[in-house]
Amino acid sequence: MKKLWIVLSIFILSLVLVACSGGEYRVKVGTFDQEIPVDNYKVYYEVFVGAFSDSNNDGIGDLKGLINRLDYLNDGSKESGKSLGVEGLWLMPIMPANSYHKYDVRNYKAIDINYGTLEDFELLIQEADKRGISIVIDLVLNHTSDLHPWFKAAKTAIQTGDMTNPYIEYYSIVTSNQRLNGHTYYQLYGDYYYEGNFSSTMPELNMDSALVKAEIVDIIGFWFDLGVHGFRLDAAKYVYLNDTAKNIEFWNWFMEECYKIKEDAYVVGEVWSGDASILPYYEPFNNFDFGMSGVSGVISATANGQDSVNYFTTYVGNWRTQTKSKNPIAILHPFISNHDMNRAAGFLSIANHRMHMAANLYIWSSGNPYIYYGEEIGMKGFRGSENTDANRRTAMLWGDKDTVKDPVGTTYDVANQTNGTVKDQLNQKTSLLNHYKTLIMLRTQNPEIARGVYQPLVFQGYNTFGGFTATWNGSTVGVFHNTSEEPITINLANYRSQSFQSVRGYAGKGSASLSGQVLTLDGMTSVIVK
Ligand SMILES: [Ca+2]
Ligand SMILES: [Ca+2]
Repeated sequence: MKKLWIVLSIFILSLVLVACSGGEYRVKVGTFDQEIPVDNYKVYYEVFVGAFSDSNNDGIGDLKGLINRLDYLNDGSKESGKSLGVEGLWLMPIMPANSYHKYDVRNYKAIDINYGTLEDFELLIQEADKRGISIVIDLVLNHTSDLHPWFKAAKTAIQTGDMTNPYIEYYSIVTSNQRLNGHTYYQLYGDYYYEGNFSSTMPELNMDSALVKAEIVDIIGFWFDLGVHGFRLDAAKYVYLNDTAKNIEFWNWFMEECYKIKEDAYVVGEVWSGDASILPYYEPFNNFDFGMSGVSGVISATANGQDSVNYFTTYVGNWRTQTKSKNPIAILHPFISNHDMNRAAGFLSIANHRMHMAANLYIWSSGNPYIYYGEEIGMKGFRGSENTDANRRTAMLWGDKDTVKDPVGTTYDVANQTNGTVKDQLNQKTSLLNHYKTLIMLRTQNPEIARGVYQPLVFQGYNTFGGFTATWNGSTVGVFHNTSEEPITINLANYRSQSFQSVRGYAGKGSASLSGQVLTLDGMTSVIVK
C-alpha cells in the first residue's frame, strides 16, 4: 500500500512538473516508470588542462592551475560582469597517459601525474560546484595505451601460450586470417594481431567482452562518485569500425548504465562525420554538430556571408527536428572549432567582426554551445603539412605571470598571436572577450534560446538578415542577425502574426531598437527581442 502511494505521489508530482516547467523528461528505466526531469542546457568551455594554467612552475598546465582560473570562467555571480559566465567545462583527458594530449590511457581511475592528484580533482569539483559549473571529462574507451596493464598482460599471455588468460579477450586480438578488411592491425606475437585503427600504440578494446563491459561500469561509477556530470565520448563511431548498428546497441547499453548511476547524466559523443552519419548516434546521446563547425561549416559560412542567414536558421531548425525524432531529450551542440581543428580566428576576421558574428550565431542558438579555450580572445593556431596538432593546443594567453608553456611539438610562432591576451582584452570594452561575456550573459537571461522550440522565420529576398523564434515554458523570444556592414530596418509584422514587446539585448558592432514592430538593427549586430 505504501509503495502504491509512492508511485501515485510521483505520478502526481510528474504531472505538476509537466504543467509548470515546460521542461524535458527522460523515461526512467528501473523501479518506477516515472519520468525524470532533466535540464542539461549549458554553455560549455573545452579545456586542454596541459596548456591552460600552471600552478607549480613546471610549464605544464594542471588541475590546481585550472582551479586558480575558475573565477575567470565563472565567478558564481551572474551580475558581476567580471567572468565569462560558462556553466560547464569539458576537460580533455586527465587520466595517466604517455602522450602530451593523453588520448592513450594507461589507467582509467587516476589523474595523470603532470596534472595532479585525485584530491586536486575533488577540490576542482567542489570549487566548480560553488560557481555553478558542471564538469564533463573526456572518456576514451575505444582504445587504451599499449602500456596499459591490461594490454601488457594480454601480450605476455599470448607470448607464453597462456591462452585462457582473461586479458586476451579485453582487446581485438585475432589470428592473421581473422583480420577484417578495412581495419588496421599490428602484429602482437607470432600469428596474433591486434586492432589499432588510430595507432600501433593504441590497441582497441573488445566491447563484446563481458569483462570489458564490467570494467566500463566500474570506471563510470568511479567518476560519477567523484562528482562529474557526465562524459565526452572520444571516437564514438570507432567502437565497432564501420558498423553503426552495433555501435548504437553498445552506446544504448552504456547510457543505461550511466542512468542507473546518475539519472540526469549528460553525455556528448564525438562522431566526426557528415550529418547523415551523426544522426543515428542521437538515439543514445547528444553529439557535437560537426556540420556547423570548422572553416566550411554553416556557422563560419554564414558569418562570412557565403550562406544566407535564412539558410542557417532553416538548417538549425531542420537538424533540431531530426535529432529530436531520434531522442526527445536530444540537445544540439554547435561549435566553431575544437582541439582537432585549426583555430577559428585564423579563418574568421576579428577586424571585420566576422569572428564576433560567428559567436553570435552559435552562442545565441538552440542547445549547448562549446567554446574552445582561447577562442574567446581570438587565439590563432593551425596545423601545417606535418604532424603539428600541438599548434592548435598552445598555451592560454593570460598576459600575466602564468608559467604555462606550449605543449611539446608546437611549431606555431607566438608572434602570430596578435589579438591580445586575457589581460589586454579585459580592459578593452569592445574586445572579443567582452563580446563573449555579453553573449553568454544575455543567453543565460533568456533561457528560451537554448531550450525552446525553434522556429526559423524566412525573410524572402534577404541574404544577410534573418532570425528565428524560440518558445519555451509559454514564453517566446526572437533572435535576429544582420551579417552585412549596413544597418537594416524591417517590419517584423510582415513576417510574424504575434507582436514583440521589447529589446532584451543586442551584441555586435552596433545597436538595435524596436519601434512598434519595426526593427532597426545595425550591421554585424544581433538582437534578442521578446
Ligand atoms: Ca604544472
Ligand atoms: Ca574499436
